[in-house]
Amino acid sequence: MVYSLRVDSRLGVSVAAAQKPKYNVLFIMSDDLRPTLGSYGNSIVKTPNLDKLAAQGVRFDRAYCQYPLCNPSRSSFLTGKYPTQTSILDNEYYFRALHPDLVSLPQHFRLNGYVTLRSGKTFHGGIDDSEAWTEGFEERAFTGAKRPPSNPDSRERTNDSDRIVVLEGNGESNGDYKSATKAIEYLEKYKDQPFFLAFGESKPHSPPAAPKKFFDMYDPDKIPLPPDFATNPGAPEGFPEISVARRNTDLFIGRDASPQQAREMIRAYYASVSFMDEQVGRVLDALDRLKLRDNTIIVFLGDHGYHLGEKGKWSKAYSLFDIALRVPLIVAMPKGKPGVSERTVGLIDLFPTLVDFCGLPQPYKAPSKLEGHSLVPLLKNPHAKWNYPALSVVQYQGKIGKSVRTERWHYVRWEDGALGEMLLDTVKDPFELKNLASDPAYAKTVAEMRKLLEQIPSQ
Ligand SMILES: [Ca+2]
Repeated sequence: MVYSLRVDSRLGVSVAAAQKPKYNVLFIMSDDLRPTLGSYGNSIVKTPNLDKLAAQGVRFDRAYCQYPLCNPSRSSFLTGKYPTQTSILDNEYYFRALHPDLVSLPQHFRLNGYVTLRSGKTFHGGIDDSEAWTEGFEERAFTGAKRPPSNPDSRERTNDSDRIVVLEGNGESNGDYKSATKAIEYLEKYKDQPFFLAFGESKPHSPPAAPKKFFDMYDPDKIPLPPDFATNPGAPEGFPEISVARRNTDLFIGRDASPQQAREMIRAYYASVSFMDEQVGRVLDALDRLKLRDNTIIVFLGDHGYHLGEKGKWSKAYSLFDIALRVPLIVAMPKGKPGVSERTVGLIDLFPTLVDFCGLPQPYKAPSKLEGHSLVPLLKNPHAKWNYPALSVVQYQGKIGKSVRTERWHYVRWEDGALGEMLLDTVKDPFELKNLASDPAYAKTVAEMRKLLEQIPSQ
């Protein structure tokens, strides 16, 4: 294979891939997965394959998305820009139509001598990036920048996401099973070429689905409810009204959740997570079988967090609580040492990490740049010094909320304070039950956190 000069006419720049790339990238995403994994301390859920990967790589214990919704989160970490820069704040827009100058992570690898392959959900459903892939591009569901208004059946479809699905057999008919099969086929086909393989699982996104054997792993009566469980969503006393949307968008849509129904739904989420874990295991087994582990960096992530009854909420959208922002993130370098990092990192750090690790040039021309910071120093030493907080944003009913997370503190500010703020001591109060923002004893901390929020780029 010849690694020649490639010209990206859209950017007006030339990108040279002078050397044969040394490492492959296996980039695995799970949709709507919060850190509900054995390796993250959940003693009930069964995730043997991801636990094994976590024991081989670096598990990030304080990793955060930049936006608690699929398309904005993915458009951010797949371009290395904050949602305030991509302008993608909902599931309706295609980033490249709004900002043709953005470079996507797989596109950058394609322009630098890699075969880029997609199997399963990577960019948001129906909004795939036409510049990203050598193989696997999914035709976009619309032309132009924005998805057309939904048809009258959309409400019915929304409610359909609320049901629990038991799959036949080993789940062979499900898209996630098929995505794993396709990913394995790609590994077999391209094992001798440098590849960037994006493997996206749609579970545990609603509707929760799994074969029966995964439901049988869990007794709903033994599943505890969160300490702030409520039958319907709402801001707890002392918190801004806007901090919890009054209507769920994924599960228990427009209806209350009884404690028993809640346990059944958490069981279904766990079953769905275990099903996803098995598919990831199939792909990782193929990687080992093909002897690709020693020259492949593996990334596993959830695209944002998720409420499973915390504060009465059953979805992610519009929440800036830790439970909606915190994600599982595992990175396994070839021959890297395992470890756990407690540093505050973001999914936005992944693009610069892979550029750094694989020795690629920067995708943007100054003054534009990749946001975030390479995690390679933390992959080498998980306890290395790290002075970067995790920053996130959300837009709800036209109102902007911003969040900053340090290793101890979590601060959220809505509409520059006009709609409230919250300060949480996540060490003393991991479930985020007490808002300290108006307590004069914490005025200095609030001021410091407010200053850190200024690091979110405005454009
Ligand atoms: Ca998602």
